[in-house]
Amino acid sequence: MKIAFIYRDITFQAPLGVMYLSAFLKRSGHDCYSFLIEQDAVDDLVKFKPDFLCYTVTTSNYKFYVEYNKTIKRLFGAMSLFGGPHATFFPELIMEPDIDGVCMGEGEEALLDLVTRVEKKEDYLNAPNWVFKADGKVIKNRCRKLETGIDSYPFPDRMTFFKTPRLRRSSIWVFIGSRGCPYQCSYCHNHLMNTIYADGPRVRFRAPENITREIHEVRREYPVKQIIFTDDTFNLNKKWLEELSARYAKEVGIPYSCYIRANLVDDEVGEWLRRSNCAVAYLGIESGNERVRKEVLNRPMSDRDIINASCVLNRNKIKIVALNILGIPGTTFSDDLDTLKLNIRCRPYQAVGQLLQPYPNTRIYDYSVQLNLFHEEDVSRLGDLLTDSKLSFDPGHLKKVTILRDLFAFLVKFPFLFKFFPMFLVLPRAILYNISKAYYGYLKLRLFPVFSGPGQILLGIVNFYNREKKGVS
Ligand code: B12
Ligand code: SF4
Repeated sequence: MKIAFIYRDITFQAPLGVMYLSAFLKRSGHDCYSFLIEQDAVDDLVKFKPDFLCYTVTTSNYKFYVEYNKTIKRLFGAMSLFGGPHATFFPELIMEPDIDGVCMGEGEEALLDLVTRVEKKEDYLNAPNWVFKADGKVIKNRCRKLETGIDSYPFPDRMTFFKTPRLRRSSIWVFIGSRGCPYQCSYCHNHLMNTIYADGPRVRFRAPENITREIHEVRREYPVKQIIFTDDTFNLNKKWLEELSARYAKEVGIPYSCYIRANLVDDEVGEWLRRSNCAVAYLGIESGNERVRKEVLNRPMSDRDIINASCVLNRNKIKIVALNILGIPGTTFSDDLDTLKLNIRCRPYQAVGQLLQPYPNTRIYDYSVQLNLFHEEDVSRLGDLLTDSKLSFDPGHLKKVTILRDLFAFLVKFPFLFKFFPMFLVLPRAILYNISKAYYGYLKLRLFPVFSGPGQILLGIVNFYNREKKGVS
């Protein structure tokens, strides 16, 4: 069968999920094609004659793909399938016109099963993980058990996605060493995944050998200068981290970045990360107020845990990118200022402030609805890191948290600027917002040693702006 994966653009990070799906389907003899909307000609897709049009969607980009699907579906007699985080948490997506199937959860076996049933002209309406509509009714099937031996999956199909010389020249490559996270933070997809997949281990680790073998394969084909591990929590399992970092240090040694959970950082972890050449650690501070972390975000860790983790990382010369959420329901501006203060104490290389977007079916979504700050019909307005809050806060509060978000990176780096905060509130917002975006883009690109020269940094900032205008991450 012919399967087309439709993706908007590959800029900073390629979609590992669909590259895994593509590899998995190819292994069973299916023909896969990646169609990159902004660079490929629709004629090529027409020539490919897909049987399936596949989309991976998050809450912040699903509207785009729903609309895009409407425009191209009529060119083919193909089935349109949606999967990824938004499809998993908002299977009601099936009610949108022109969508034939929505996949919840991990998709390798689910997609292969559906494609096989369609090929053999078998009934597919009871296929596990899938949501369909038939005769005006929604059919929602249960999810199959998760694959525990994830080393058995073929390596992601980068060939199909990185097909132009421009893309192949990319020096940053993405890998994932584990799947799942056992924590239950109220704003994150994991507590829901842990419910969908309650029976059986949800967190699975690849063998370190399997990971470094994949990296070697990619290095043979592409100029890998920086690696991003997109594992939810890279330091979840100490034994695994020790083994992986030792092997990585010996065999790979390329600078990498990863996501770290503060309460799991100790001196040994810091040392392993440094020795294996971890250049950047994304550290979720999220809120600087212990009550908010515990009661609203369900992240029961102390300020001490967070400060300790930062000290360990700073001592080991690992650049910290601190991730924070502002404008949280049930909190005050003073709670957000606690977040600013804790960030200042942690001395991150870059502090990112984001306004809470209550993604559907998370606990923080329910809490926002309960406080009458959010309404279901607003789901399609939710956005990403740079989007304004969609919670109906009092306008004065909203203005203050929005300006705080705009200037967050600056205020953490130059705390004395906070004295001028009342002045910032009356300045035209566009000025502050654009300066802050440029600074954000500059820091982001400086993080990666591959963007070293001033020319490249300037180009990076321009690209960042263009990307953002198009709404691509
Ligand atoms: C790496 C990453 C990114 C990267 C790259 C994203 C990408 N395209 O892969 C970057 C930095 C660009 C990014 C950006 C953002 N991200 Co992000 N990101 C991740 C992260 C940490 C890993 C993704 C990954 O590689 N997963 C591993 C692969 C194997 O899993 P997968 O992608 O889910 O794919 C599997 C299934 O979903 C399914 N599947 C996926 N697509 C399809 C399609 C079909 C047809 C089928 C059948 C199945 C299927 O099968 C795949 C294989 O099993 C996830 C967390 C996570 N663990 O998933 C968050 C996550 C996806 N991101 C999230 C968010 C919120 C964002 C941002 C909004 C962040 C921000 N604040 O700006 C932006 C928005 C991006 C956008 N354009 O919409 C949320 C999404 C929640 C939601 N409801 O939408 C997640 C789930 C994290 C969270 N906290 O909950 N992100
Ligand atoms: S620790 Fe990170 S990945 Fe795990 S549940 Fe919390 S936010 Fe999600």
